[in-house]
Amino acid sequence: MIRMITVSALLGAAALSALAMSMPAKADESLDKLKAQGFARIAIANEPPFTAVKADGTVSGAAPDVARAVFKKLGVNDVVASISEYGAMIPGLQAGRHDVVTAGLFMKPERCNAVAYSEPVLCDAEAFLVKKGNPKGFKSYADIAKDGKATIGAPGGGTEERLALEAGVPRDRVIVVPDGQSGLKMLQDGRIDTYSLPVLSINDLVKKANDPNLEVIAPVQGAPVYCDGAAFRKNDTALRDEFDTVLAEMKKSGEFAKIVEPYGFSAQAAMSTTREKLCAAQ
Ligand code: 6CS
Repeated sequence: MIRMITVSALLGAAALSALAMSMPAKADESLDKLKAQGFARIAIANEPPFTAVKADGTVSGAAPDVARAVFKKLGVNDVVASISEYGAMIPGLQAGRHDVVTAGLFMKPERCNAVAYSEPVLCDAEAFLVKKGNPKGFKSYADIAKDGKATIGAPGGGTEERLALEAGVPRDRVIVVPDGQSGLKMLQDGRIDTYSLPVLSINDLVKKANDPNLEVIAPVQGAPVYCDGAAFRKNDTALRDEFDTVLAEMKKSGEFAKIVEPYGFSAQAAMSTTREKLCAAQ
């Protein structure tokens, strides 16, 4: 009889632990883990003003600053950032290398299916960086497709890469660019005909480049305004909800606007839409 009980007890325990692994982690479990860890591991891209790593290693940018403020109120003292390509952020999150992505990772249906986004944080339109005078007259991704020879630089796995491909720019004319400085240099050297990032990112590059031979085309015609959110693992929805509760309080109190608006973002833009609307948008 004991032998049977042992076997059935073992089978029951195995079934229970398998069930537990597949169940959403409770907020107290995930949040307790982060509190014990003393920080939340965030994925960023180092693309000012969304995210930035200063020469001394300090992490800033609107997305990490919002995340740091929210986590502090949840009892998690700081954030520790690792730089990732946009296309690697969600796989890194799912593999447990990050606790959350706070990088300006725009909400789109396919991403909303893969992660648990918070409510909107940073919204922006898309832009082109071109040579002064916009010699090829680019106003949309379709213009680049129609040109026949023109090349466009964009982040790997990023929204602008996807928009160019969906507009019909062939794969071999969509050049993956690792970061803003590389994109700027490639454009200045004539190795790409345009470089595409969100408007505020392109404006930041141009301001720092101090190069009169550059021009910004913004907004890119036909491209939507996107918003990001903090992206959690699918089974961390309870932690995501805790994050959202604090984010909503900060939006209401004005603290959210005080963080994002000095970077050039509109708090109202994020507050006038929802994760539900953005995840449903095509
Ligand atoms: O979410 C994205 O894919 C885009 N977000 C930002 C902030 N920059 C470029 C990237 O493609």
